[in-house]
Amino acid sequence: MSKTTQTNLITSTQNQLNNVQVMGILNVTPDSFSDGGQFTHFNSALKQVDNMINNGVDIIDIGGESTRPGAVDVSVQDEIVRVIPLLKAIKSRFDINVSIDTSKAEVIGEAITYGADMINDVRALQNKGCLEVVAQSDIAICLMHMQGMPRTMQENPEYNDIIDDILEFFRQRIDCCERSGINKERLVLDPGFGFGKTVAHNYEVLAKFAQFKTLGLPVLAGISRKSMIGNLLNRDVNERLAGSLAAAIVAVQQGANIIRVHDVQESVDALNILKAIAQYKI
Ligand code: 7PJ
Repeated sequence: MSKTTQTNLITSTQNQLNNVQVMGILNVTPDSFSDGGQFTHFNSALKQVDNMINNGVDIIDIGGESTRPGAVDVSVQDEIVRVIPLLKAIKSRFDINVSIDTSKAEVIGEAITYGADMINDVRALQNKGCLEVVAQSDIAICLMHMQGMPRTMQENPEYNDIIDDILEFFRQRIDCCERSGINKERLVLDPGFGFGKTVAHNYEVLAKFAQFKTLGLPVLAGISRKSMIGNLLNRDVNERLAGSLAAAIVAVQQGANIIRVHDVQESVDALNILKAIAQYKI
């Protein structure tokens, strides 16, 4: 990706509302919870990408490892086989930014080689070798906060002050990145809705989302179809669209620069309502 595109991808802090980017989720794990493995098949995945692009997506996020609570680990080789051919196919057919949702240094390396524009790491580059491989490239990085590990993170999450704890985690990870030679300008922060957080924790994070902007970096919100919506509203995973849109808009009104969603067309519509009123001073 050109420098300009990369800058556009991660520094949408000025005129934030007009520059909010929609990240469309493309899961290729057979056990991903919200599409039941529907897009495991290569061609249906490409069709889904085409649809998302037609509906105005800015970034396609490909994930080959399910991080839902209790999900089984995936080997490096399995993850590469799931993700990299799809990355190559998307990059050869479409002009679109691609993010790879992974925590493995080997997958990150392959993703960089085959033209990914962003690494989206729910473990914030804490796994062995990740900082080093990222430092050798100029790819954008999303650093997500998670308490604990996916298998057990929802058992009994506890915080002193959830916002302070997440901010402190971000400061430490930004510092580690900078000391490894990864420029701060390459980073996006994400408080990690649902990752080691109770329903109440998640809504506190959403209510105070603007506080993450104090670190001066773009911020991503991933709330789409999550159990914080389902548990509050008592809705199954395929009945969470209205709740997901409402939550995404609340995040954007507090400064979110990227929203990570399943429903691209509906999310773009919701954003366009916000944009229509943005020109008027209240
Ligand atoms: C997130 C993610 C998120 C970022 C997942 C799901 C679970 N990456 N990967 N933020 N969630 N950056 O989509 O429900 O919230 S997987």
